[in-house]
Amino acid sequence: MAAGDYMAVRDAIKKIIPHSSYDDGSAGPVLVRLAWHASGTYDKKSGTGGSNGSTMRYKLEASDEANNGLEYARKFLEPVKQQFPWISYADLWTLAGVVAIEYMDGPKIDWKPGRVDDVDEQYVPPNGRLPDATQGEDHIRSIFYRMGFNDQEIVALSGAHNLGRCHADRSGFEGPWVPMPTRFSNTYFKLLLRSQWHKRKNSVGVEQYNDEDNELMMLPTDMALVKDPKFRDWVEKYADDKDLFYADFAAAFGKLLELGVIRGPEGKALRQYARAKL
Ligand code: ZEM
Repeated sequence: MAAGDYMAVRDAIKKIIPHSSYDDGSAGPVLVRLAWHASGTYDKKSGTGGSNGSTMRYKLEASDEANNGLEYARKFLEPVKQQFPWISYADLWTLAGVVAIEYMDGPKIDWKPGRVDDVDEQYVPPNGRLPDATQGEDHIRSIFYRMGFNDQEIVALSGAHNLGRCHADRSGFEGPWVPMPTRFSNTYFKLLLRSQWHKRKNSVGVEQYNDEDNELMMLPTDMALVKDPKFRDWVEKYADDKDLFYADFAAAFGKLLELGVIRGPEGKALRQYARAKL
């Protein structure tokens, strides 16, 4: 296979998404989460973190408790890496998120290759840069403002919780946000506004919000999006207008995957620029 044939890589990623023995029959949601956590370590001020360098290959970052469970996503992608050794992990992990969203009926997202892996361990960002689901709006803002996002983008990105589920043995939370967690939609926003959510301790004693039947759930950070008036405005807009949500999600997710990727000639991501600032 010719180096640089990203269409072939996309096809190979699509083939590993249906997965009868995993979660809701799909590796899609956990691949989206890998792309997000690989990118969401970015710090705008120092220019450190982000997807470039695929630093989650190193134990220090892989073992950040926020990344529990992402070893599944990395393992699912390993055969694709073996088949296309020329693609960097940093490109593969971000591309897999894009392909998974499209595969699950989500919007098309602009994605550019060029991220590099040849970054050594001293450039691993410190643990604790990803959001903590037990907290509220101030925490959400400080984490996402650090990456360079605004309130509208925060709410749009949070719509990814239309996908997948929480696992008691990974995060301590339990259950899916929506009834069809392998199909992208704006249901998450509708449910945030419409359902009766009650706080309850789940089977492992962690407090979360559940619907009447205790089948669907919300994290404390999800509930903050309807408590905070500025966030709530966007939740209402996205609940009403699926096309607007898809367009805004695509733009924000595309931006997320580019954080810290400083492109030199020919679009190649140059780690040196970030290094100089450390
Ligand atoms: Zn999530 N997320 N996330 N998220 N997330 C989980 C699962 C998934 C937060 C969070 O703590 C959690 C974004 C924002 C935020 C996905 C995508 C994106 C889980 C459950 C938690 C606890 C993990 C587990 O137990 O397996 C918090 C606090 C967030 C912001 C405030 C953004 C932004 C995302 C992408 C754009 C996805 C797809 C999942 C489902 C993973 C899976 O394995 O099914």
